[in-house]
Amino acid sequence: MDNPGKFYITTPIYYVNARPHIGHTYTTVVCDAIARRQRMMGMDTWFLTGTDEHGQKIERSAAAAGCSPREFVDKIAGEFRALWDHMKITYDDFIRTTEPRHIRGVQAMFTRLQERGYIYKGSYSGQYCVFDELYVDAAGPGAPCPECGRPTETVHEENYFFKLSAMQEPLLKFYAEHPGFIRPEPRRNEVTAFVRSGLRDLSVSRTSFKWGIPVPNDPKHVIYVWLDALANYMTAIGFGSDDPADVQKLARYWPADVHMIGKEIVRFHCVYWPAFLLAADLPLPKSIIAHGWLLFEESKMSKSRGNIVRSETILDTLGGDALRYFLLREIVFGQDGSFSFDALVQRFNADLANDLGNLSSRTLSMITRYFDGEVPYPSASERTPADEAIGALAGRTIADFHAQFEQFQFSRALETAWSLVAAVNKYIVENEPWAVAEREDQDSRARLATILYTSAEALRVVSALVHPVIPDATARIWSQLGLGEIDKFDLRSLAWGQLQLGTKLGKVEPVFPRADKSTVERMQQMEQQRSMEGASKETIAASPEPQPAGTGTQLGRPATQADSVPSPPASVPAAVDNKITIDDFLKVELRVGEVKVAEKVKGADKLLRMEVDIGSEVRQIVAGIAKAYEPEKLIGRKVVIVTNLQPRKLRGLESNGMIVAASLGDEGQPVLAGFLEDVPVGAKLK
Ligand code: ME8
Repeated sequence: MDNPGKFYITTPIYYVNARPHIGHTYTTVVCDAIARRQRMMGMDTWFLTGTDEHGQKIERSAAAAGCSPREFVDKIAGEFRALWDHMKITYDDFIRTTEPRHIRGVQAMFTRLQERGYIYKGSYSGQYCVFDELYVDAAGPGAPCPECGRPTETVHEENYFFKLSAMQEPLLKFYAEHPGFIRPEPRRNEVTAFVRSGLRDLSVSRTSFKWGIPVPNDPKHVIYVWLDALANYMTAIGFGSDDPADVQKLARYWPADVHMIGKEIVRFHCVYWPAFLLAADLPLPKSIIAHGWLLFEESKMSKSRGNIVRSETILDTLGGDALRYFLLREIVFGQDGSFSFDALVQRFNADLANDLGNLSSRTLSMITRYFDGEVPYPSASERTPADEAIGALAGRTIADFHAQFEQFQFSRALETAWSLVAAVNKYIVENEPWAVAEREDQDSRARLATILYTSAEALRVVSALVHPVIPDATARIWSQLGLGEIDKFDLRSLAWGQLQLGTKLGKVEPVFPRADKSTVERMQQMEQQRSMEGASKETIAASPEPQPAGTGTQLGRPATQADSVPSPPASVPAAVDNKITIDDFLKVELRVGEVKVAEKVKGADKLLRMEVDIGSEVRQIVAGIAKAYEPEKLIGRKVVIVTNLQPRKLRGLESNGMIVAASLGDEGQPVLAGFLEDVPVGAKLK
């Protein structure tokens, strides 16, 4: 069923309970750059993105916003699409899970699994995490979700179950036979270990809410959101339709070549999705590529953490190319990477305005000035090893860039291209074409032609290579070079020395005006303004997302939260007007502690285990601060500890006390309390 010459790539379909931010933009831009390059390499490319619009989380967000789920999802899906259009993302299709074509396809998938004996009816009693849309096994009422730490809800439901347990061996066999299926390598290892540890059957329907796709012939159930969402990759290209055009499209593009995702949804894509497909006897995608997170102020950028940056702020100041270049150059693909306005402006000025911008404007303006705007031909006699070296470097650059890009090493590929830019800028400075131009003899004229041809040819090579990453600027350079439309260029043919003698340059203009010092401030102000507007208008801000335990169980709530501090005995005077008496306050013992040991808790990416010296003893404390603090940095730090809390267990570890912190944003990003002056360990706070 596979077709050579085609390339099908997908982004995750984004939830519409949050407005788009640059985390979403990151995945979309990576896919867009890959898709653009594949098209330039002559591949019949299909690039799919879209929105994930069903589920209890969205139903509740809509209710909180006082509108119907339909109105709610239309609005946010429209914002995603408008942003991609504004950014000139070259998606071929935008799927919404509320569209009839998707609903029909999901129902067809469900029926197919049912008919093949992989779906049966059973019942479930236990804990459920609304945020992750996950059943949590082996947890008591109120227990936190092991994925996100938010409190789970108790549910009793009759459900349809998918026989995931039967897929354990087929999945392991598939992973073994397809080593490139899950990338990068560490993710593959995690997934394999997870599957090896055993799979339980998966509940694939819900009766507790309505906003979903009804189970065929049993509409009191709606289909599990992840079965619904994952199927988009096939429903968008025609699965479930018998229209001949759809049948043809599905046969043409499925299986997908790349599902690009963030690392937090690896399990759904690498375990559930292939399991559904194996059971349905459908071909599996060729690869699932999981990238890292974009961090802002050290924690994952997300709406609920309130630390997001919107793409619009950057588009309105530095433009789309600046954002695209930054995301692909600064972040090592596969790893987490930080975003900051300072780093963005620095990269923009150094790499784009200075390096590429200067190469372009000086080469093109010298050709205009000295050769009347026509590309001169390099002289056969007036050649030096320096000219040959640039040609040779360009040849290696083309080969290396392709190899690195194809391995998803975008940052290295761009570094490779920029090494050529730097080498040519150096070559220009060393060969001083402006000085050569002053000499009027024949040889000097030939030498000048060689220098400028070499520079222009290098500029052409770089522009073609990096066009998928910075499409606007390279399209402008290309047309200034007199080469017409860059999108029509066949990248497979790129080689040194193809720039034709006498090519008439277009109008020469600077491509990247330098950003001045005030740009960072301007972007910060715009971001603040957007957040304020968002906060007053934003429907989704009201969504009752539970607090994550990672930052909330111990830190995201006040120290007097009922479940961490014993209730006062009946004899204590009752609180008046929400105020407590000094006696109430004095019940809480707060002391200065010093962190002696800090380490991550295995399997809980938000928790740190610490040993804290509180003067009289060293206490083990487990706190949800791992996203905000590197363990190494905490050692030796003075902190404030609630020392008289009843011990509690987190992830099987006893936590004997609570570390005090400010709680920022919707999700309570922790900032540890501390002192400006030096204070002795064990000192009491009152
Ligand atoms: O998970 N850094 O939707 P979602 C990098 N609907 N990438 C980020 C990011 C960040 N800080 N924040 C978001 C869902 N992303 C499901 C997917 S697919 C069948 C269903 C990107 O809106 C990244 O690609 O939570 C991540 O996986 C995705 O957005 C999550 O989007």
